[in-house]
Amino acid sequence: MTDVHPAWLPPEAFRAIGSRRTLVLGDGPLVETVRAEVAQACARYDGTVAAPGDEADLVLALTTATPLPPAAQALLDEPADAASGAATGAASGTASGAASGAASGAVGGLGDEGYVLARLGGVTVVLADAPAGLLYGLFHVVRLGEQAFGADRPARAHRPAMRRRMLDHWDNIDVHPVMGQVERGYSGGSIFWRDGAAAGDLTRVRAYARLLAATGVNAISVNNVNVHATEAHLLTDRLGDVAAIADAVRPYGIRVHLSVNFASPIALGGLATADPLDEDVRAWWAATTERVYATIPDFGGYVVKADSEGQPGPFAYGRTHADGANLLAGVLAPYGGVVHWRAFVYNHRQDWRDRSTDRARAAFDHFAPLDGQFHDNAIVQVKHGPLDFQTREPVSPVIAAMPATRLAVELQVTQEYTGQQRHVCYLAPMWREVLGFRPWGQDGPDVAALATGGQAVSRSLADGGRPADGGGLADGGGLVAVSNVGDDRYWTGHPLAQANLYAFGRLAWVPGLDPTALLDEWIGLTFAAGPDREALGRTLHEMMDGSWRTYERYTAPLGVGFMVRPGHHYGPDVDGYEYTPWGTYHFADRDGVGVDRTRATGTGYTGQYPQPWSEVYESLDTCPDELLLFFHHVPYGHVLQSGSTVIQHIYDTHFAGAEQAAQTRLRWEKAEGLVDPALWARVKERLDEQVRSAEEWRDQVNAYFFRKSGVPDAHGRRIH
Ligand code: GCV
Repeated sequence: MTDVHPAWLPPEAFRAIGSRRTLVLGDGPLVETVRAEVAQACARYDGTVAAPGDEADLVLALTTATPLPPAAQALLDEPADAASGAATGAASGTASGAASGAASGAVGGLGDEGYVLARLGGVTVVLADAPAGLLYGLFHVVRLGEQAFGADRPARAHRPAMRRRMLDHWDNIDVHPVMGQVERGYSGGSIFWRDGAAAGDLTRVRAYARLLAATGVNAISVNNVNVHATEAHLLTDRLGDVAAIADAVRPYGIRVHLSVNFASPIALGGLATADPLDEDVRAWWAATTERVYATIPDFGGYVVKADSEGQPGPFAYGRTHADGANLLAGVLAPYGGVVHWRAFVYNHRQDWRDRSTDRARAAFDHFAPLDGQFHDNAIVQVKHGPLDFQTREPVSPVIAAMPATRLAVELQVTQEYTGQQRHVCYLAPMWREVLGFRPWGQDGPDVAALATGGQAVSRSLADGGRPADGGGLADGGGLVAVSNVGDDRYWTGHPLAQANLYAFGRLAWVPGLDPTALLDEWIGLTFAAGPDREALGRTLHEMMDGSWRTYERYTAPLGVGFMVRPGHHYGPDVDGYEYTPWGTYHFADRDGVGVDRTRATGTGYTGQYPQPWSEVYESLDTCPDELLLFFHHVPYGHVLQSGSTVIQHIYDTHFAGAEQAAQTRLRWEKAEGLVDPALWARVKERLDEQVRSAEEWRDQVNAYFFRKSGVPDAHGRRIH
């Protein structure tokens, strides 16, 4: 591990704690983790692990521990509402966080993962009902650093908005001939698997779990959702490898989930069918799951990609996805496990000549009619957009269409379509927009509330009321993302892509956090304090705050998506997917571009949204510019809300985006000397590629549309 970058947990991040006297009170493995963290920090910075009865600057205690030191006891005795204030979880206090979680209550009502933090009479106190809360409280103090030991601070309860905050790994054990070891991975090989076997030394996995715990993540799945032959065996004869990973991550409060192949009863069980309603199939899954829990008692559950891009599923037997999901939910239920059943189901063998089939409609068409049929421990996992993690997509209408189902929203931290960790693309601003989207308009709940408390929203709908804000009622499916981590020295290939991983976990805990403040947190933890940090912070904000929009400018315009090279999905190829079976078209011709998804003349997709969005998107007058070509086919001369024409907008944004990429590189060049030289060089090398690639995007997209439309650039710039 000596050559591995510490990401947001360098020793320095623990200086404030490590140089003080800290008392840890409580029992249990996670409390031991807290104790060990404190001891390690104190050993480095000359602090003390206090014994009960000793003076302490910081007390981290379970509420059940006795006797509590006076400051902790005083906090415990505070009236309930004094300690139940809205918690942002933000280090600086500048982040605008939403109230962080479950129903009201203070100390004593903190749940499995919550904690209360206060500073009273010169003592900083963290109290939690359960050990995981203490661990999260410790990392909150780490984020605060010296600020945790300044003036007194009122008690605040912090609870995660989402019960499940999960990262999915698309890692293969074997190196796949096309996809490599990590499907859509841009950070080297897998940290879990090596050369066709388990990694053996799990030091790296443990370090990963520690990083994740510091962001609030509490679950991982350890293999690709495309479950190939070797990986299918993780469920049975290779289960020991999964158990070893579970052992490595457990001390940080993380549970392990496994992607399973729906046809396992055939492939592994020797049965003739995988029909979800067949008794032998059910018995096979029940026996297999019993063995899983006998080996890993806190196993999280299964993740399933079924009837999607060639994976087997219930359609082969004339069954629905509810039948499939409920089969697995049923066998997991006795152990408290869940199945994450992905809604990414569409026809990938579409006829491009057929304009009536619309891939964007598919998840809704398959899943919305099944609302209410899924068992309580079946979580339908929905990609945030209707297509596939494009740089700009509307929010998936499925998220508003299944109020009686536990829904998890799936994001992609790995930058498959956003620059593959060669381009700087800070994704928290996009995720904030997604989480803050209100499908029923301003008075209704947002996406974060639906993922947090979906069924609570459903109950309020059933009562005939408006959909109420479900925030705080933790029976939603939570937030899931595809991880961007590999065995790369910097974890994420591009060192600045660490910020995306960090931001994901924090947003799953507090969906209302402000992306700029989050970036501040990440910078504050990751880079050493010193005279240069302010300048470095400024540079990183200039490079990263707007980087998603910069990327958007020089790639596919106005929400139309794709235009990437088929297969590996890197770099421009405007017509790359145009005449393929994948259902991802832009329909550009000499007169115009875009996909007509209106009810009036198109595929009818706009009708999958509730009001007001179904009207907003339907009408050319109100459709937001950035999604115009996602919803409408328009002539090049169509005038946008911005006042520009579509064609001029394409030229302007592509020139501007490539220029901004060059500016980003310049900023980094000026920052040489402010960070470790090796990290600086890695980022610089990536920026060189970003600038080259942005120019290629600019020139291909501009040339393509100039040739199609024949309309010259109003500013006479060079188009090839
Ligand atoms: C794991 C996209 C990606 C695939 C991925 C799939 C999915 O299509 O390109 O690599 O497969 O999404 O989410 O299942």
